[in-house]
Amino acid sequence: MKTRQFKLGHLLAAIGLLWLLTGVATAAETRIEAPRSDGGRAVLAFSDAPLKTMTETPFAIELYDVQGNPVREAKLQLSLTMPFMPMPPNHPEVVWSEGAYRGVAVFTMAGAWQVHAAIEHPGAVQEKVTFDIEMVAMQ
Ligand SMILES: [Cu+2]
Repeated sequence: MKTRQFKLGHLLAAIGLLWLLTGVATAAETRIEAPRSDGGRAVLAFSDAPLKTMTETPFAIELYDVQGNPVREAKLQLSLTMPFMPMPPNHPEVVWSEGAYRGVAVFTMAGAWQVHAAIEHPGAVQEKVTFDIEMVAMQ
């Protein structure tokens, strides 16, 4: 009886450690949603949380139509700005890869930011989507 309890304790400790390790590896993500002009939605996910200044931060943008189907054929141009002051041009390149529009962002100052996406759909007018980032923290 005593041995069994001891083993159970070890098992729980191992599960706890595993949960902790996988949690640390996957939890750091900043996800921002914005509505699209056709009634669909846009999702911007940075692979870090909280976001930090002067740090190369990979991101992925997913676009969905009003039925929830992914939009794959668009071309995106991004502009990163701060809502309350002029900042130098910041236009991370975006490429379609593995089911998302991907790039790497660098925020040059702490505070609130906006990611403006100009989205070209074949045969349609350009769409504009803005993602609001509440806070980028000092590194
Ligand atoms: Cu600024």
